[in-house]
Amino acid sequence: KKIHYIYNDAMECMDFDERKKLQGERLRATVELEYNNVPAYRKRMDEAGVKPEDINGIEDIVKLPFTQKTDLRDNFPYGLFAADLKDIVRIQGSSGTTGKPIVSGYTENDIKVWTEMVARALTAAGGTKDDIIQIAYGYGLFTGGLGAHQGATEIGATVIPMSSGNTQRQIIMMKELGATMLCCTPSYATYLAETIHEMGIKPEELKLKSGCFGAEPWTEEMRQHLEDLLDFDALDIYGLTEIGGPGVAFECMEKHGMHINEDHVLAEIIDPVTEEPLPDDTPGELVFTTLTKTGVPMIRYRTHDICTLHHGTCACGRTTVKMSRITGRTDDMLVVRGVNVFPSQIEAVLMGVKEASAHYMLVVDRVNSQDKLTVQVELKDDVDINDADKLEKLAAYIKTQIKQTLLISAKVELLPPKSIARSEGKAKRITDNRNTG
Ligand code: ADP
Ligand code: K
Ligand code: ZN
Repeated sequence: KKIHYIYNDAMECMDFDERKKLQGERLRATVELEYNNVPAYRKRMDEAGVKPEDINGIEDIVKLPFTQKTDLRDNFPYGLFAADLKDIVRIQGSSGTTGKPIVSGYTENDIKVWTEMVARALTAAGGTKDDIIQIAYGYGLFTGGLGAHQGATEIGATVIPMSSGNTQRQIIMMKELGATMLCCTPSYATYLAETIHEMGIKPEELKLKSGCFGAEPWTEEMRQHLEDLLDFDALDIYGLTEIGGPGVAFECMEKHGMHINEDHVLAEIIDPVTEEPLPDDTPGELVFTTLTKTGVPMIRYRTHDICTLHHGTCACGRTTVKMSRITGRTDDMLVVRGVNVFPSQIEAVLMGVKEASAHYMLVVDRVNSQDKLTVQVELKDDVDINDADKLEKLAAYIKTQIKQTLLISAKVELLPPKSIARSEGKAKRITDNRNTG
């Protein structure tokens, strides 16, 4: 029988009706905060003819307008802040989706809430003050590193703030210091696991018992692979900067969906096209409303992430709704090694290269458990495809441009003119070979 540890029994195992009531009150307070402090959202509400007084329970949420990712960019950096900057104690940002990144501001209260959300996740993974937790998420604007750090500190664990990269050294520290838990992206965890084996270290020489892995989509097959390699429990953790970073939802030892921290966020699934709410177990776009955030509250924020929700009491004892793994995104965005890549960003780079045609393809593969992006660039008709020296320089130049604008390393393949299939409808810009067999 599995052992389940719960950080905040009162909130995580709350009676359904009691929680609904709490959520309703918090929703009303959040709407009032937005209406009074965020002109852009007040305008939306006015246009929709809805006032804070109309929100008297969570059923009323459908009356409220959505918040879009573009709203964050359009109001960058501080336009959607509900709190004064003097009360903001932290800025965090998303991995950087466009030239205009998405940032969020956190009040002291927001940091506390976020910290507890991660503490709950780590506790669900068996974490206590007796644990030594190695954090191999990047530290910085990205919420992964600091988020995990705060949560691990909260439960009193011994934190090793490694940040990401420097793989050999990570492994030596893991072994020498006897890390019992690991937090990083699932692809990095797999890379670490495979390197551990290549270095001739056996899982039993390590003390690892579990890990919380998130910030990018991964599969059940990947979990199996990881658990086989390291002989531990690999759990999923989900979050996004706009809502509160990692810990918004997390898996328990049942490993069957992630519990959403419902006292702090209200989740909905909608049809991304009609925007109508969808019932349990039906895939759709995940939408979040923050219930306790005071820095930059979000009402009906469309995540673009596709998954299902499932209400009920879990075998672990928690009564919070569970979300399935993210199966995809409603937009054309690629997440390569945890960094977001939009085809349009690549296009923008290629448009500045005079030898490149408007036809290109992004190919993503998983090689040694790491995402590899290949940008196939079709050359213009007048380019001499026999001038190997010139082509090599051109490929290197494009690679540098991509690196500088998107902060990712991509392999650049130059293709002869007219070699990429033309489309009669929407162009296919992505070949994602990662989860196809
Ligand atoms: P960005 O949007 O730039 O990636 P974040 O770092 O805030 O910024 O990442 C949030 C996004 O990362 C989510 O919307 C989701 O698409 C993805 N994500 C985070 N955790 C997971 C997870 N466990 N499984 C799948 N996708 C995840
Ligand atoms: K401040
Ligand atoms: Zn559970």
